[in-house]
Amino acid sequence: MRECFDPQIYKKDWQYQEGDLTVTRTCQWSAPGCHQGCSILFYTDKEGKLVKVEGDPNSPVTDGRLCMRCLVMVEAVYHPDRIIHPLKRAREDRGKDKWERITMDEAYELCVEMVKDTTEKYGAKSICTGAGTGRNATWQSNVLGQGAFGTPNDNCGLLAGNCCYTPRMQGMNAVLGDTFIADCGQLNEARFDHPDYRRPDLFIIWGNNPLRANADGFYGHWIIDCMRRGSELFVVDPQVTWLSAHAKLYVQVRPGTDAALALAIGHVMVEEELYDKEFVECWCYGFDEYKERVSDWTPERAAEICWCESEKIYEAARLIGTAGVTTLQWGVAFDQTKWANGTAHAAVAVQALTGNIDNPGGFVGINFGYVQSDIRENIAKSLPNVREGRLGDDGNWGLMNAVGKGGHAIPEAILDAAETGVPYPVKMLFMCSTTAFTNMAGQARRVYDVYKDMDHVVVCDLFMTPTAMAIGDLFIPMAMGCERNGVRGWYTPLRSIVKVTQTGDAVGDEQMMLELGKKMNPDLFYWDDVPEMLEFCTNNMATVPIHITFSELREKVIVYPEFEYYKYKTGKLRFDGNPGFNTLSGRVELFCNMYNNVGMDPLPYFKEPPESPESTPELFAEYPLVLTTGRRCWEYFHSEHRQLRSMREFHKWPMFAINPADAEAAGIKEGDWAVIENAHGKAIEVAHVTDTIMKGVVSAEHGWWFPERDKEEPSLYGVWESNINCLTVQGDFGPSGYGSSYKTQLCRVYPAPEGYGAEFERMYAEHHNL
Ligand SMILES: Nc1nc2c(c(=O)[nH]1)N[C@H]1C(S)=C(S)[C@@H](COP(=O)(O)OP(=O)(O)OC[C@H]3O[C@@H](n4cnc5c(=O)[nH]c(N)nc54)[C@H](O)[C@@H]3O)O[C@H]1N2
Ligand SMILES: Nc1nc2c(c(=O)[nH]1)N[C@H]1C(S)=C(S)[C@@H](COP(=O)(O)OP(=O)(O)OC[C@H]3O[C@@H](n4cnc5c(=O)[nH]c(N)nc54)[C@H](O)[C@@H]3O)O[C@H]1N2
Ligand SMILES: [Mo]
Repeated sequence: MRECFDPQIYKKDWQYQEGDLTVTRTCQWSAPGCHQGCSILFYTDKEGKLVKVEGDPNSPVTDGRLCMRCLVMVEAVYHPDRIIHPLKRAREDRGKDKWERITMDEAYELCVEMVKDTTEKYGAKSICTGAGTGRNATWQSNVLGQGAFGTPNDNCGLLAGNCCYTPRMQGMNAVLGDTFIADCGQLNEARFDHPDYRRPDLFIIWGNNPLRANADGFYGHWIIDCMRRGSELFVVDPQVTWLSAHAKLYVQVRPGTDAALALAIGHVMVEEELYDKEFVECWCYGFDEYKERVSDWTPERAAEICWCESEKIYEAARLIGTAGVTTLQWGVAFDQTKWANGTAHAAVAVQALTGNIDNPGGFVGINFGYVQSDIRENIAKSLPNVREGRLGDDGNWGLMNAVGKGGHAIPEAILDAAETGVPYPVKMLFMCSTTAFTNMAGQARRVYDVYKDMDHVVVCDLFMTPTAMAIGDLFIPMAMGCERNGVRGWYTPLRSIVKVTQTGDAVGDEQMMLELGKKMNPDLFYWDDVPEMLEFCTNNMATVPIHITFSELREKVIVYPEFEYYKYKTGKLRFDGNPGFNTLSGRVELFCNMYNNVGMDPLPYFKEPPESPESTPELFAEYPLVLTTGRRCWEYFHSEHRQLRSMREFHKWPMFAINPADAEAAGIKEGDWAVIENAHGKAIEVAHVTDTIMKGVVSAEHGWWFPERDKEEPSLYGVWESNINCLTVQGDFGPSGYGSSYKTQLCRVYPAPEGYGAEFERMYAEHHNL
């Protein structure tokens, strides 16, 4: 640990005084949104107001670091646009700014009435609850839906093909029997001083930008910590990132072709015997079949598909095959392609060939899962009937979903039921931490069209969003991280989330769930308060229960569960306690029995995206650029933070990256507003003309709306101007039921109409009094 700060100032107590200010050491998760749970110091004044935040230098998790989204927390918490009291609006006034302030109690009563009305008319299953991505809001609405409303239909963000982490997670479960992550020494408090740990020699960073994203509980700067100690990088990405610029080897690929690259790397590793023979022989299943599958995947063949040099593929295989301790840090690019499972399988196979599975610095099994999933399962167990008839369980939505693999109702099945009324109608939405057609759902217009006809819509959010303005009838104001008690237990250590202040009526998702739950099913929601309920959560985690009260956790701030390497040798991965992996063969499955049993291709494979230069040449003639969308940026978490002037000063407008050669061909210069269009729709963004992006590829941002523009219909804060999900689709999932082409579309670009943007600049300046 660094000791370059003054221990007299930064103390290890959970709470202490610094002059007039009270300092609270805890963790920030959301709101505002993030996947990480960085250690934070909240400074509050005598009135209990938040006055500043800092990173906690005493934290082994983040070691004092904090990103810009946390550093502007005070601006976010006290932002004038924030909604801090409940609001209701008559159904006929949807799309109009005709909200009326009500009390919290009235809000809960209104919600209960909406649930009753829907249940009486159509049955409780016609209610869909829905959360967005891994914020501190992913389980509460689900538990509320099952436990209080009586519906299993959770997933109303309508992320097509569940194309975020689910394909990789379910893929890992099928092939490795558990979830595995890159080991940067984050699993023990002693980090690099832990006697069992050694840093990776090589990181394979694939379709992921961990410094910006900190995705899925993995803190990107852990890689920097390892680089400082000598780790090297191999990066695969169509665009240069900070990490690729510091890599030993960087391969730029056409979006959606990662599986071809992985198969060719596997081909060379097998041909040149650059794999860990002992590990493959003892612990892998199906090597002969895999060998056969990669036999014709020469680097020359893959290079043509990936638009890269074959020499680089040889180099990559030799680097990976000889590096020593190697680990995989991968991203959502694997999920946001139709062939998500085959692609994930191909990358895991490469990692398995290196033998670096569950070893120090390798790809390690992490059984300290999600606090939120466990509480969900605990509730589901006590209500077995609720799960029956869940949308998507009828076997029509992909082979993995057909065997009940998904943890949620299937987004496409919900959309279909909402449109057709089959097998039953969808009539009420309880949207908690998702904006659906502003950001999450593919084919945004289609989702908007069905959502606007719902009988009742409840939105639980922090700010008025285009989605809430369009369809909300009731708005419940949610708390920021500093305004709620919670626990953070996504993988690595259990961390406290301590409430230090209150703003208006805002409630945390846990509190909202408990208070509403009590009104509807007090037997199930019996806890007296949120800390007592959280204690139930930590004591009932399926994998690693941690028996700790909330006040004990608050004082400890961070608690590390025990972690062991080589669990496959000691029987700690399998439910039956035998050595091996928790797969059907007990080994890492290069040939996957589960895929085979459900009728999927059991081996890693590559297929062209459904729309691509190769699969649809006629479309490619019209739309000659490959489009990847949703590249993460420092300033924004999906559709959030657009209100914050600090963020807009760094990043004012939606941007797409385009190579200078393609920009010239399209008549576009740096900073021009330009139309990005394909067969499904269009969006207008500002061009960033840059050599960092591969020629022939456009990378466009997602989640854009403009708090400074007209809020009412039809503008809805300009949500249809730059909505990149007007160019994506629903229902193009792969055989598993997972995956969608969010990162593998085609498009063309051309200049926006003359003068486009001038009015928007004016609105922005006026809104911010510039
Ligand atoms: N600041 C911020 N952080 C976030 C989020 C956010 O919105 N903002 N969102 C969170 C969420 S929900 C998620 S899922 C994660 C995602 O985190 P990441 O996985 O890092 O997601 P992206 O930035 O979309 O994509 C990562 C990289 O993949 C590249 N890429 C695009 N298409 C392809 C492809 O076909 N193949 C390959 N190999 N690379 C490709 C992009 O150029 C980009 O550099 O981030 C989380 N963290
Ligand atoms: N084209 C394209 N589209 C994409 C992506 C892409 O790469 N390309 N990425 C996709 C991915 S991977 C994901 S996961 C989705 C994410 O999509 P979503 O998770 O739906 O993200 P948002 O649209 O930001 O909606 C979240 C809302 O929750 C509110 N919120 C924040 N914190 C809290 C909280 O603690 N409690 C409550 N109740 N509300 C809160 C925010 O203010 C915001 O309005 O987007 C997807 N959309
Ligand atoms: Mo995501």
